[in-house]
Amino acid sequence: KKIVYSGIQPSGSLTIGNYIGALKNFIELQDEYNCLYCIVDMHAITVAQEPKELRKNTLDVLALYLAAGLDPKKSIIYIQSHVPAHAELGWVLNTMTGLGQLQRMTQFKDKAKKYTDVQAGLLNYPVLMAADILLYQASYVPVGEDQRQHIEITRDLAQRFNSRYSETFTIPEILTPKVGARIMSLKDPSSKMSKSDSNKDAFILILDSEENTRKKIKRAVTDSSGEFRYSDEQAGLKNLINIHASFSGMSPEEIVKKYENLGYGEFKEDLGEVVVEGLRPLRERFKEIRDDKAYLESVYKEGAEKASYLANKTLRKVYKKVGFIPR
Ligand code: AQP
Repeated sequence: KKIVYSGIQPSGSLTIGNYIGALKNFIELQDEYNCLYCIVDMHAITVAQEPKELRKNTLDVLALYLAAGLDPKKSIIYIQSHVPAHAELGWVLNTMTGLGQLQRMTQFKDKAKKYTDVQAGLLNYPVLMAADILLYQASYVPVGEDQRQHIEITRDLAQRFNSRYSETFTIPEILTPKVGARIMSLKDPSSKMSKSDSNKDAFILILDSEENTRKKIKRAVTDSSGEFRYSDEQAGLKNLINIHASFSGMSPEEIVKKYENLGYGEFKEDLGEVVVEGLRPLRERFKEIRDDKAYLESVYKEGAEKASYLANKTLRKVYKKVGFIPR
């Protein structure tokens, strides 16, 4: 079986962008592949985190993984900082990455603008991400469209290492959903929905209340044309249609057909219902799982053990090839 690898940062509460772009697809891949799903706390600290919040968010993401349907019997679920090999391979890859290439990354440029205090870790984020993926010889990485550049760097690094030394890493491919690979802000459809947006109406959290979910959808920007079309000129509406399609399984064309004579109001009303219904089972299960500390601990401990075994196999090869003397 081929290997699938992905992770989410516990840098806040997850949005439906994280759900549609990533988490939802993790579940579907579990039966066909050997999957590893990580909670990337080491990535989260590339911007300042409050330690107490980080601990809480890490367990929240773990409980969300499980509530969404990730099954520790099928997939390896673990916390990044529990497997030191990530930092170790990350260091080796850092010595092979061009500074210019990192400085050209869109995510780095966007985040560097947002924070006054920019640390080297933020610049090196894609290198650590490459280590995450390459350690496990992953063939596929299910992520949102915003991560495409980082997957490109990962492929570059794998190819560079393989040709400088010898065949070591599998070259991974990005896996994005057909619809919803880039969910946009509900307040500004030209920027992506992001959990760190200062405007809380711009995103819907997976754990938002049903009432807030409906309210935010009603307040989402559309446009004044009144026409119901799926087009780039109507980016706000297009984004809402994508959200609908992701939850309902209908195609954008089917949605347009259904609502073209009904108008935005009725569409938003139904969309609220579709999202609330889609998230309800997850929201209910989350509460139960999150309270079961012993269960969460058993999942991440077992996950770290299995992940470490695989990661160390790759790391040993890498250390040998670069010329480190084995202990
Ligand atoms: N708007 C989005 N649409 C589709 N997919 C998205 N993802 C994020 N935003 C969208 C995908 O979610 C996964 C986890 O993201 P992350 O937590 O690693 O970091 P991020 O991409 O930086 O997410 P945020 O919400 O924008 O966080 P902040 O505000 O902290 O920077 C990834 O697969 C990502 O593609």
